[in-house]
Amino acid sequence: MNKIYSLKMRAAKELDGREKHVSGAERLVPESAVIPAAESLVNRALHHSNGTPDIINLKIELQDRSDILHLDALPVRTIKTHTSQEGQEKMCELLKEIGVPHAEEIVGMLLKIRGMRGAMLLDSCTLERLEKDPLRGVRVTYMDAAESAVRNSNPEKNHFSEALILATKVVHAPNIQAEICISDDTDYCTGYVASKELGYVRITKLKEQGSRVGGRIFIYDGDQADKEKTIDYLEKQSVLVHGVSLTPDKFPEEAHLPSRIEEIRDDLNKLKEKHLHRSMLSIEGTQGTHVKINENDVLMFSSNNYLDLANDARLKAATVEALEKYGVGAGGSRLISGNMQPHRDLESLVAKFKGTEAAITFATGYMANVGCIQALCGEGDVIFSDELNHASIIDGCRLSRAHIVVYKHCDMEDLENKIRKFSNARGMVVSDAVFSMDGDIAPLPELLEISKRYGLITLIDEAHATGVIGATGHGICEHFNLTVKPDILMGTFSKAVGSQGGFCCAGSDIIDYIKNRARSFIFSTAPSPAIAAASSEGISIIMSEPWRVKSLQKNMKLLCKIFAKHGVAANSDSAILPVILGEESKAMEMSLKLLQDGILVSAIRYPTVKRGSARLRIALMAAHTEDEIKRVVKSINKYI
Ligand code: WAQ
Ligand code: MG
Repeated sequence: MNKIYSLKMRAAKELDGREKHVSGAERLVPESAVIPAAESLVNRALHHSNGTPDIINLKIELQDRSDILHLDALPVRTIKTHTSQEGQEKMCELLKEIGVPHAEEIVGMLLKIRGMRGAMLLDSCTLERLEKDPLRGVRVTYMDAAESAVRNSNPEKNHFSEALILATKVVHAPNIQAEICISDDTDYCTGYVASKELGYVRITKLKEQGSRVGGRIFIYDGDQADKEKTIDYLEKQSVLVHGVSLTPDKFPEEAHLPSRIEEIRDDLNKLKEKHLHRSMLSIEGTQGTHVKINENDVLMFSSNNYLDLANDARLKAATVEALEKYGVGAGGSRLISGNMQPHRDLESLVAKFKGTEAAITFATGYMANVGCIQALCGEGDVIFSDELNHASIIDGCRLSRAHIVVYKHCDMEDLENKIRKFSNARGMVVSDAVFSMDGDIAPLPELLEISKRYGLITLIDEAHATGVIGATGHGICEHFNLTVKPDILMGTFSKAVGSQGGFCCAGSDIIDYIKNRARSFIFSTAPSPAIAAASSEGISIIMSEPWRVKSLQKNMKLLCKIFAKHGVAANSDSAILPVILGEESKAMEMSLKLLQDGILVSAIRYPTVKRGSARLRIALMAAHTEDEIKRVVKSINKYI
């Protein structure tokens, strides 16, 4: 007959002259599995998060097989709780459900246990402790999973399987009504309630991360004179538990995974049917007025590279120089270790360019908006936001948890009416300077006047204004010849500047505040110093070569004039001209036909613009020639 052995491991280290427990575990295995079991136990002792032990004690005993009790694992379920208080309340409820009196007191006792090796044995009526050694408690031993797969699978500690084995043994002890448990591991907050009726009920959050609380209480319901029988069973009875799984039942959300994947496929198909599915064109080679797509030359009317700086030799040289001098990665967030000279230089330069005290830069324009709005507004604030604002503004508003009030596009009367409804509101008015899908310009003078009157701060997004509007490309304030400025001017280096990244320019207090509060800034690695250097070069070129901005503005006048000649009303003061087509499918079709003619004009659809207002969006560049502009108008007219 196959012999069964018990293996017990106990590891300890010396601390302040006393022996401190590090780890303990046991196995009950057939003879053939003794050596691997011993190895796995020693391994576990050597690699425990409590530290390296000085002593590892391994005891191997032959068991009397006739004495082994075989039990089926308790059924398992999981209750997901979000706070430790919710978890503790659940634990009380479950105990009451099975008629345990004093449930609150008992759970309260569990939450005070620290550093016991064994469990409390608690009289459920009198709350007396029945263990002989109350410091150590009752230690349950001689138990394991019957299946070798489970025994062998956890060289690392598997909290769940081990706890299920122990609980299954414990609830079958004479006079034990239930067991409750919290792990003593500081980073494992899951615990359980077990009883014959309830099964093994896991509660996902019972204590705070980092808490040293942890222990077990065996709830005793019977004549105290019989307690020896219970303790004897717990300490000495060999038990093999059958049907222990390696992982608990999945959470309900996870259980739905297969059908969720089907839903995702359905949604994708629906997008395709509605002409809303997106795929990407592959641009080969560099950006410019001409690009290569599928090895064909294509005339570009779809890029934000307005001043043709993305492939400018000086930007490339600045990037390479910075790359040689500072390397590729910044290695850390700006606040920790990634704040390098090119970042600081860029921030002074962009502040100077926008005429503000200070500036902060971000890895992308999206992150600048999200971070800045989330930093400056919070619960209880009101944000008044133009209905056509960019998605990054919308997302920043949502993230801030402020109350969001959307006003009609560029409608200052509507804005003021809405502000009046929130008299004395603290908050912000936020608007694009140039609207990215319509190319029109926010009525900044009125917007500033109204905001100021009602004590609201203003954030203006100059992503498509920087390097584009104003006589020398300085943006919306220059466009309106304003001396007063919005409180925050946001913008990007990714468009006219020809590089990458976002920025916010403002007074130094506001910038300091954003640095301390904007999560997209705090928790992102600093952009590459080489990219920051490229951005600085781009801004310097805009400042030293105002003819680029002039030529872009001249091109837009020309484009509108040629459209007018063809009987199409067109008007824009920015670099963007929308040609509204309405239906999603029509916009897609037009864009495809233009591409066949060798011209890239992008179709813009829902959700970027409202449903049924799909359009072609012509984006001009300073470097487009008159012939090229004529060509795009002619082609569009052919298909309209
Ligand atoms: N007998 C009696 N009490 C014990 C024993 C034992 N063999 N082992 C541990 N204890 C007591 C002791 O006071 C410990 O401090 C306390 O229990 C917690 O032990 O996801 O990890 O080994 O379903 O930290 C439960 C949830 C994890 C598992 C339990 O307990 C899940 C856990 P730990
Ligand atoms: Mg533990």
